[in-house]
Amino acid sequence: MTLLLDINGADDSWSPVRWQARFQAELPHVRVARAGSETYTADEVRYAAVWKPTPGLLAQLPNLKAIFNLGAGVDAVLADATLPDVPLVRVVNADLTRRMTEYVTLHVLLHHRRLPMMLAAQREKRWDAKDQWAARAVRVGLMGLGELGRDAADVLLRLGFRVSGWSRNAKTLAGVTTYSGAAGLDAFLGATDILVVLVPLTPATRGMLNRNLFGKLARDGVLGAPVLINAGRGGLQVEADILACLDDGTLGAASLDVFEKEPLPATSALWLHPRVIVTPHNAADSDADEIARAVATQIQWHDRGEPLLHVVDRSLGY
Ligand code: NDP
Ligand code: OXD
Repeated sequence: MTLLLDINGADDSWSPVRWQARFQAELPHVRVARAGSETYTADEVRYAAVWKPTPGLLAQLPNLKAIFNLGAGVDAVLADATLPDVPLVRVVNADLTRRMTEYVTLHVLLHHRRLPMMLAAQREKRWDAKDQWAARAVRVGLMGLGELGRDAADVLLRLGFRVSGWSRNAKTLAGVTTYSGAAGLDAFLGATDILVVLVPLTPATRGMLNRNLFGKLARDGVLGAPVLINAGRGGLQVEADILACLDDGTLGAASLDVFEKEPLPATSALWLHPRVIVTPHNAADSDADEIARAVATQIQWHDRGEPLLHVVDRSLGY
C-alpha cells in the first residue's frame, strides 16, 4: 500500500521531504512516496495527502480510497475538475484552531488599541495619546462560525468585545448575536465595526468582499470607519475595491493574510499602504507532526472499516 504526497506551492517550512519523514514515522508499514520526485505504482496508491495538488494527478490513481488535504480550506483541491469521487478529508485540529484565534485576537486588538498609529508616532518621537475605548464599545463580526470562527468568538467574548457571527445555517452560540444566510447578511454587516472573515472560498463566497459589502458595514462605531480582517482566502476579496474603499474612507484599515494571487506580487499597492497590514498566509499554519498523526490515525480507522472524520461536502465546497 502506498500513501502518495503531492505538496505544492508552499515555502520551505512545508518541505515535502519533511512531511514524508513525518508520515513515514507514523505509518512504518506503508510506503510513503512523493509525487513528482519518486517513482510509484499508481495501482498501489490507496491514500493521498495533498496541498494544492497537481490537477489531474489524483484521477490517475484507480485504487484511491481517500484524499487528505493538509490544511483546513479545500478550495485548491476542489478546483481540479478531474478529482476522483472518493472522500475528501480536511484538517480540523485544535493546534491550528488556536493559532487562528491568536491571529484574530492579535489583529482585532491592534486595530482596537490603535497600535499602527502609535508605532508611527513612536518613529517620529511624538507623544500622541490617542483615545482608547473599552472593548465593549467595539462590535466584532465574525463572517464564518465554523471550527475557527467559534473559537475566536469565545476568546473575543472573554476580552469583552460585542461579538456577532454570520453563517450559512442559523446557529445559537452563548453570548454571540447570530445571523445567517443572504437574509441575515445586511443586518450582520450593519452591526459590525471590525469584520473578521473566516468563511471558505466556494462558488457562493468568491468575490463577496467587495465595495458593495464594505459599504454596508457600520459607520457609527468608535473606530471612525470599519476594519477588515481577512484570514479566509484571497479569492473572497476584490483587492481593487479594498484599496479604493481605504482611500475614500469606506474602510478605515485592513489586515490581510490571504490574497487574490499568492505570493502577493511586488507591484501590489497593498504592500505599502499605510493602513494595511500584510501577513504571508500564515495566520494558522498546519503543524506537520499534529497533522501527520491525525491523518495516520484516520487511515488506520478507515482500513478497519470505521468512518472518516471531517469529510468535506463537495456539493457545498467546504
Ligand atoms: P468550517 O467549514 O468549519 O466553517 C466555515 C464557516 O463558514 C461555517 O460557519 C459556514 O456556515 C460558513 N459558510 C460557508 N459558506 C457560507 C456561505 N455561503 N454563507 C455564509 N456562511 C458560510 O471552516 P473552518 O472554520 O475550519 O475554516 C474556515 C476557512 O479558514 C477555511 O476554509 C480556510 O479557507 C481558512 N483558513 C485559513 C488559514 C490561514 O492560515 N489563513 C488557516 C486555516 C483555514 P455553516 O456553519 O452554516 O456551515
Ligand atoms: C488552511 C490554510 O486552509 O493554511 O489550512 O490556509
